[in-house]
Amino acid sequence: MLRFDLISIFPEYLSPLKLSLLGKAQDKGLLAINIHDLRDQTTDVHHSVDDTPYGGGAGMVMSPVAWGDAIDQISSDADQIDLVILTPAGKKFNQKMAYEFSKSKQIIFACGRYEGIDARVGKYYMQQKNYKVHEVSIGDYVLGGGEVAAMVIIEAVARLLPGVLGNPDSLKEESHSIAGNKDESLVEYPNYTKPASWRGLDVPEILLSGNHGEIAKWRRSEAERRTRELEAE
Ligand code: JEE
Repeated sequence: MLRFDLISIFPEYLSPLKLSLLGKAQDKGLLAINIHDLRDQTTDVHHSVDDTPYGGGAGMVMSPVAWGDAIDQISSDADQIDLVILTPAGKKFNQKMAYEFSKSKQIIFACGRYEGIDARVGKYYMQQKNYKVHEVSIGDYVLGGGEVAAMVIIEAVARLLPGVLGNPDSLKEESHSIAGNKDESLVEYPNYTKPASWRGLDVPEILLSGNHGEIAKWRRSEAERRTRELEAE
């Protein structure tokens, strides 16, 4: 069973992880999500989590002491623990990474705040043979902290786990497009449902034809057109 552990100074901010889809998956024992308050995991007297940056500059940096204590405390005895450190300077998260993470045993998300976490935390755990460190960003914009980014990644990973998703057929379609395309895939074709005519807008004729070969061809060309349109921006 995949175990997710999240460490944050704002653990309440992560409470959506207990709701609906993921909550049910946890009840069914398909995955586990544990949320930890960084301050509770520190073992120093002051429970301090931040300090001024060496070399000067704006803002505060999160203490490697606090993070090291917390990560050690939470680590299982698995032979590989994936440590995900969220940072605007990380590798951009994508669907291929979601597939890789779905195979792991334990993923610890270090959700920083302020200017981020002292760089030695990543460096230290890279040197430990039972950890694999991933410095990850979810996109080219600046968030206030790592919590929302961790939730994005968990949502993308959890839906790939057997039994979590309602409809396994849609996963099959995805895995084909990703395997065949090395993630350089087309965007989706447009979807339609009933009624066939709505506020003067009709569903494309071809989709009502019952001709599955022609429908597949049309969807492919629509996906290509939309992909070209996005690339032109
Ligand atoms: C983790 C703290 C806030 C704000 C300064 C900003 C200067 C850190 N895709 C993503 N965007 N942002 C994050 C993310 C943000 C975080 C933390 C993740 C921890 N913060 C923060 C400002 C700055 N830099 C970039 O230009 C240089 C640093 C994220 C993810 N994942």
